[in-house]
Amino acid sequence: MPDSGNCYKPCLLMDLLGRPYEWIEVDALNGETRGAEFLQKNPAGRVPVLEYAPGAYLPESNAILFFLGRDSELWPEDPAEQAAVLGWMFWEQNSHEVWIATSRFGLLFGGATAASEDIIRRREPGLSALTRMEEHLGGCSWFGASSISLADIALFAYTHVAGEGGFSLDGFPAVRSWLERVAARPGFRPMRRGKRPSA
Ligand SMILES: N[C@@H](CCC(=O)N[C@@H](CS)C(=O)NCC(=O)O)C(=O)O
Repeated sequence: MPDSGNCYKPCLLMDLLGRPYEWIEVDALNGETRGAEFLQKNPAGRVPVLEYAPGAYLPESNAILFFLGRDSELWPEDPAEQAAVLGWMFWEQNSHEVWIATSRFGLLFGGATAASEDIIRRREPGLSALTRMEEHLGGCSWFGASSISLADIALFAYTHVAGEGGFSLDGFPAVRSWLERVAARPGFRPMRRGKRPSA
């Protein structure tokens, strides 16, 4: 799904590693993820799904990152760093994506406005996630490891488009510098963009 940070994560990883992959588009906005054929691949009815061998499917973007990146320099060797990377990846799903990505989805595709109740109630926890990142980056260049890791990929996906969810990064200079560090990596390619629903 173009515009999906979750779908962007594995692409960004593969691009940074210089590895080939095939992107197969699923029309999630028009219910294709809820059809019988797709549900056999992921009973949760969501993208992304990795087909890692013919007929073998793996859902959940951060699990896909681990599967594809566990043999690369983006997965640290030190067990304490591995655990810290996983910690940030879990945090991304339960304390970041759930507020920032969902606000963005509502504003871009769900017909919400900045005044919608659903957007307003996500504002404080979303800002608090960005504040947590800003504080962490005050003392470290990366999330969980001493160099770029799978956690940075997971967090980059929705942080770099947080503005589309109504979360300006103006007050988060360390986060902006970190985004620039990730985007400067060799092989980096931007997220795919799709059609927007007409206003
Ligand atoms: N926790 C899942 C979330 C996946 C998810 O929310 N996917 C969205 C697109 S970003 C989706 O498939 N939406 C369509 C639908 O729910 O039908 C992951 O990280 O992969």
